[in-house]
Amino acid sequence: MITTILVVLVILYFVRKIYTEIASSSNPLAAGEHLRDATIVQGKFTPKTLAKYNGRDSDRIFISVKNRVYDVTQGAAFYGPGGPYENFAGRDASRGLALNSFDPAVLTPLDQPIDDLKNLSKIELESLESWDEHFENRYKIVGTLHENGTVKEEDEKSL
Ligand code: HEM
Ligand SMILES: *[C@@H]1O[C@H](CO)[C@@H](O)[C@H](O)[C@H]1NC(C)=O
Ligand SMILES: CC(=O)N[C@H]1CO[C@H](CO)[C@@H](O)[C@@H]1O
Repeated sequence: MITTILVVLVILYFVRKIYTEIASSSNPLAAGEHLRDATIVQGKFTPKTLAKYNGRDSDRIFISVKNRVYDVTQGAAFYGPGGPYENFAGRDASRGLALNSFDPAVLTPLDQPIDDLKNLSKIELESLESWDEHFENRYKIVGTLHENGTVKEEDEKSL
């Protein structure tokens, strides 16, 4: 019995350690470098144009939270190919963050209107809010998310 508890504790310790290492190696503030352009480039994205920034088809990784687009490239260990949250890369992550789910099925398909998030519960909205704060503190906003067909091509190209 005691042995089981010890084994569980040791496993938990290592899981935490690995995550902390990933987090600190990808923390833009800790890393200090790679802060590329200091200027904030504001672009307009649609679900379809955002999808390119998934870390496979592009070096940069963007995700959208409540219709604001964050550059999470520094968190590639989380969102890049093979990362634990790669399902969010290039996508509107709002509902996944609200539900604390990285199930890709939770996210709205690219050919559907943007999720209006209207049917979230109070607890889910609070979860989304605190994730949004986490992203605000950690990543740069590079633009906003718009319904497909509403963004002029030159606005997309400006990024
Ligand atoms: C298996 C259970 C899970 C474990 C052990 C876990 C662990 C962690 C840890 C240790 C961090 C780093 C925190 C830090 O930055 O200091 C983290 C970050 C994060 N987790 Fe999880 N997590 C789990 C489940 C989930 C789920 C279900 C979601 C779905 C929304 C999620 C989304 C995130 C996000 C978005 C971040 C922030 C990454 C960033 O800063 O860019 N996690 N997780
Ligand atoms: C809430 O809305 C989403 C997207 O519009 C839908 O997929 C989901 O099934 C809805 N959930 C409930 C409980 O109505
Ligand atoms: C607002 C809007 O026009 N949304 C459309 C985006 O494209 C898909 C089909 O590709 C439509 O189903 C949406 O209504």
